[in-house]
Amino acid sequence: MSQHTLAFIAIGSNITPFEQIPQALDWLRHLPESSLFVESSWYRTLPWGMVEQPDFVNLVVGLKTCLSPHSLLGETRMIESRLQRVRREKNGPRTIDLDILLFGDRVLAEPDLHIPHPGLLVRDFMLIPLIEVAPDAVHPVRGRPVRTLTGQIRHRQILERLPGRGESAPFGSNP
Ligand code: PH2
Ligand code: MG
Ligand code: MG
Repeated sequence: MSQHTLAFIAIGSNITPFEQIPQALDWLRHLPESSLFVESSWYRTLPWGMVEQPDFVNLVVGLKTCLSPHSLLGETRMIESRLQRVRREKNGPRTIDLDILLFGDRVLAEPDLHIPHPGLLVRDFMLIPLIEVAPDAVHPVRGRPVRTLTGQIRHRQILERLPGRGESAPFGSNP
């Protein structure tokens, strides 16, 4: 793939996440003009925003892509609709949510697409898995590697890092 860009996508689910996330990953592996090159650990997180809902599972993946930011947004929306995401309430339960965090050094502020994602530096469930897979990725607005940008985290939702990429063994248990 020539002229590719590195893009990072946050994945979140709190309705049957152990079924939804593997399916979302399969679709992401098959995106046109793209290859999925890294997946973070899976994190169990407390719901942010609307509190009365099940815990989430969150992770971040990295893609090499020749798509444009808007084409990638279209692809992620298609995956969300294939996984029957219904938008009932803002910040409410969802089968799957795919949010573009970074797209190379691009900065976009459009009605349907903000890059870097506005939540990236304040939500631990976006920033911590990103730092896990790409500590040296530069935040194009702050001009610094993401590993140095934990000081603004306001929403600390991470409860645990799940073992084995989200296999549902209890945390800390022996295999
Ligand atoms: N996504 C939201 C609202 N609240 N909470 C957690 N823990 N994880 C999420 O991905 C999440 C959330 C809106 O997109
Ligand atoms: Mg989201
Ligand atoms: Mg979203």
